[in-house]
Amino acid sequence: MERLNLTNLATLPERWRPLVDPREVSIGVVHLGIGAFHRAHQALYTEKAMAEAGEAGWGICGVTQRSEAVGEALVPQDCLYSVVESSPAGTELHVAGAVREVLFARRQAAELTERIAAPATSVVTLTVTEKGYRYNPVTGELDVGDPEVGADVAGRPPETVLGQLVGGIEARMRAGGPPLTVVCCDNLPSNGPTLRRLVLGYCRLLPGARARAVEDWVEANVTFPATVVDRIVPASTDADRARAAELLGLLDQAAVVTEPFSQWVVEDRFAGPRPAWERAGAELVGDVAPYEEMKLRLLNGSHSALAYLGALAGHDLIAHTVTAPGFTAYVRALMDQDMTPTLSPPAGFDLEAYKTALLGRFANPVLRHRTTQVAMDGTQKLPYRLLAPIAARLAEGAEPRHACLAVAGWMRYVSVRESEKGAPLPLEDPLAERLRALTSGASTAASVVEALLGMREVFPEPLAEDARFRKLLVEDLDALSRKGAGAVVASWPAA
Ligand code: CS2
Repeated sequence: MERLNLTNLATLPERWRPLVDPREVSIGVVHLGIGAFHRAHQALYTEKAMAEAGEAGWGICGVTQRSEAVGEALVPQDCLYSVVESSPAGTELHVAGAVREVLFARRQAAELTERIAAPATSVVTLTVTEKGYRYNPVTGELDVGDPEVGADVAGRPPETVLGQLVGGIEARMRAGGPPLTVVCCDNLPSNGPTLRRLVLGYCRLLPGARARAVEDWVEANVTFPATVVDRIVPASTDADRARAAELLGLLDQAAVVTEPFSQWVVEDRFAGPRPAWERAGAELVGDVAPYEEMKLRLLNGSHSALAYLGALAGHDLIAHTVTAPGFTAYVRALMDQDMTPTLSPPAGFDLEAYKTALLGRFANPVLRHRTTQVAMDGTQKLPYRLLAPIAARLAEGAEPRHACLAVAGWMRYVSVRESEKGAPLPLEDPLAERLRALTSGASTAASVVEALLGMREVFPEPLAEDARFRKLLVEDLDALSRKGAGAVVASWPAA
């Protein structure tokens, strides 16, 4: 089968083709972390924005961090790829045309610096996952002791995202370049202000006068709008690529499969020109805060609960988990009783409809979203998804039982190697070694809880020392190990 590319694009039905002519598009955006999520989210908004505004200057230079696979998939296809939107209601296909270049950061460090410094680049966007920021998820501060950060500061071609970003910003400053907007599109609380703090923290580590000069330039010339991103995009599988090939009649090694839903709320705080994202359906607002906790706690908090408890119970997919006995009632109770009281949604927002829609999105049988994928990097995700709302409820004298069960699920997930059905449970987490060391000698529920609550970069001290929290965790972890997650959730007093 022939590979999708600019030449055979013309053989596809017009309704599938990019909304802009990729040959006419020039680079205006640098994106760090070009995974499936970016390709099915910001890249589509940017393409539509160009089409609606009649602008061709917002093509994307996508940067891959750790593996060359994305470049190997995209470059031979002239950076074209298809997005398959799928649900029981039907399937839509679109060949996306905004990505125009792919760089592999490790080998093309100089090109990346040049791209960020280029006057034609006005916007840098990022999806590098929580751990890519090398910060402490409890304090939100840069981990200044991180050896990779230290090595970048010392002057090697940068391998951390912060090193790459600040390297490009410094080159832009030296070239007398125009202001820049840096748009964090990861699930982090206050993602824009957080990234700004990390960038400034990194600048301060630079040697000599460079520290002050770059810091001052960032303060005066770079803005960091906060954003809330939402679209469920599982890691692509061979089955997804086969599906795309079947539809296209062409091979597409970079295809992504996603759900119909998509949302992007962006704080309107730009230092210079930007794509007309609002014309592509993004919401440009003065303050993203009302959207943020709602999304991070209801969607991502529930997602993590389903991931740990579902994986333990032996379910490979989120969709299988949420439809297993008791799980829908449990997640609904988690959202209603433990999360909702901590939220201040936008005025007039229909929270009930939002929660019901979320349960439908989780149950989408077409998305093969693995529980073990969502379970990854728990130490980076738990603090904002589950622990912050738990602390808020405890402070109000409430007992957030459903959220505590999810945390106990994580504790069990990181301390056993297999699901209740004997499937391997991979422990992928930047703190995996510590998790293993802390839990390997712990044989009772109380000792596992005790060991893990000692991780200060996950559990803030007041929460770790809360006796009610500890008691619930020990009870839940004990029940999970005696009865199994499937049975605990099936008989969970959720209603
Ligand atoms: C998921 C998110 O993998 C995860 O941790 O919870 O990637 C989730 O699918 C997105 O945030 C949905 O917008």
